[in-house]
Amino acid sequence: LGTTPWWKDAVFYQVYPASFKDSNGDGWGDIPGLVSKIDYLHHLGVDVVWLSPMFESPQQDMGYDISDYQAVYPRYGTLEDVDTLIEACHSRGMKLILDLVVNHTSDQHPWFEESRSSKLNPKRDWYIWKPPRYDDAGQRKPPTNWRGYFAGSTWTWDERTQEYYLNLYGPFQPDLNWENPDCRAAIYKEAARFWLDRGIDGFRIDTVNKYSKRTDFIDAPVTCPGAQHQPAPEMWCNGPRIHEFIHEMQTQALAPYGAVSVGELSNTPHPKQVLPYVSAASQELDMVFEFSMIRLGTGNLFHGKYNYQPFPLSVLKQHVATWQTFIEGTDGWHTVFCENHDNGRAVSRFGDDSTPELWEASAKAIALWQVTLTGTIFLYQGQEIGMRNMPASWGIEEYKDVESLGFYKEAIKAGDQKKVDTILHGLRILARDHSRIPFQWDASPHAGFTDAGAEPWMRVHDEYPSLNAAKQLADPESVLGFYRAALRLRKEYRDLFIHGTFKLLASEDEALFIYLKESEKDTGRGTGGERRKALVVMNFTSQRQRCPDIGGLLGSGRGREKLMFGTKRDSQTAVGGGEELTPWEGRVYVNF
Ligand code: TEU
Repeated sequence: LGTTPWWKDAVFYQVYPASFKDSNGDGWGDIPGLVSKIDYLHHLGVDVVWLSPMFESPQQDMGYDISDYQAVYPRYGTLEDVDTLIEACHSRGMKLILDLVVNHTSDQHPWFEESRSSKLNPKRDWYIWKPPRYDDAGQRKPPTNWRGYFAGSTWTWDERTQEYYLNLYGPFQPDLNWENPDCRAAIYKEAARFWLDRGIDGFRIDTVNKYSKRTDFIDAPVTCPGAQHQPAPEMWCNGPRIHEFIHEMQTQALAPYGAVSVGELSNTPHPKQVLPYVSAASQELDMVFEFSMIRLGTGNLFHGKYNYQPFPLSVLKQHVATWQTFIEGTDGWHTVFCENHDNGRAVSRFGDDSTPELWEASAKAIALWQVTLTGTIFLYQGQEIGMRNMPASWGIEEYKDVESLGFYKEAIKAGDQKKVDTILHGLRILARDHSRIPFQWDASPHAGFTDAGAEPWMRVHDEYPSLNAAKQLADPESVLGFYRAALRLRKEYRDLFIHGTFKLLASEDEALFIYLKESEKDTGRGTGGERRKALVVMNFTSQRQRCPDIGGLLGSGRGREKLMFGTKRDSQTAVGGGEELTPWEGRVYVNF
């Protein structure tokens, strides 16, 4: 373990700049606001800040629609503010990574304005343009039947040049054409090297598996009969040249700086597809976010993303087991996360936030679960204080996300009230909006996110007077206090928690989540030559559950196991069968 790269052990923390901390009273978070909270993050145990897009943008998809890679969106601050942020991180031994959003640009990026200006423009081929098709009645049709991520076609008609351009996300997000070498060179230079030259430490790389599309541009099979557009991720994910492109980006843009990279890998649910991206030998990415677990509850392709499908604990456990073990015996590496800016809050989805007691217990259980898993851990802002989804009573007017509104408007247009109700229900659990409401700093107006007189860009959660960081900072028994202590233990026993092997136990049990972590080698401290082991036992229900035979599961023999830590201060140290775990109680036992 002595020579492992630094980023394997690091604690990453994602900041969504619009909602983290506003310093100038305009209701939007900003970089100086983030700088003012670096000490808070340092105290929590964060090593690396991942800052979501703060580049110049029309903000139709919250900055994932970039119109100038080399400028800062004025409400977030200036280039000098980024320099200050880099310095604020580095002076505390922390690092900063930015978001690299290069599958598409904004339609207001000068590259696209040139591209759409004429078929003869040298940048025409930097985006993906196709002529129309015509049906039997002579009606113009898009080149393929593909449905985009935000509802609607993936193709937008351009009047001036009489062709369609491809946009997997919004029509305002035209896809770049990675097949064009000049386009790739410009991406590496303007979007990546510009910031690395300024001193940042790496990138979270957006939509990393979508740069190489299939080039035949054929219709997707009809999986939603009757629908105008068909889901088609296999047409644009993990395409024929994807590994060539990523390796090139690594060699030309990242490796010269020793930059860390974490790629966003959606629609890639098979370990054998994922391994090539993260194998050290292939020199592509250090690690990726894989989405099977975080997507639990979302509807399938047929029913649509926001058609909520309840799932049993055993399914969640199976996903965790798959992605905890797929790198074992390989030279790859993986991530641990349960929240980001594209999903509902973990405590509302995987825990139980129906009462204050259950909220606190399940937020801590989630913390214990995450800190004991193998891989690099990523926290999302507010997760550490157990921030919850927006209240169910809030209406659709509080939802701002382009994806939420795309699905909602589609249902309204269909004039089908049942469909509208289904979407509204799904949005209440899964919408990207939940993670985007302002951070709850304290009990002052607007939760201390912005000035008392300002109007925050999204409504602040009603319960901020009781759920906020200031209150929890003062209480070591709080969710925040628990995260801080648990992150320390994660590092102290890194051989077990960060680097250990993972074995799921009682996989069919729908109440308990139990797994065994083992250090790779005998670390020799008091284990009598055995490998060090940790048994994680969590009650993932809101009822009391019988505690299993810990000694038996740990293989240490009854009575020889020790409680290392737990979510409850008074967790039993005397163990064995017959005892009970309280709702959402979690404990970690060791054999040394
Ligand atoms: O998301 C890409 C993506 O494919 C999905 O995982 C995303 O969550 C979306 O909800 C699909 O339904 C990235 C960003 O994380 C997201 O915020 C952006 O909207 C998207 O790219 C487009 O840039």
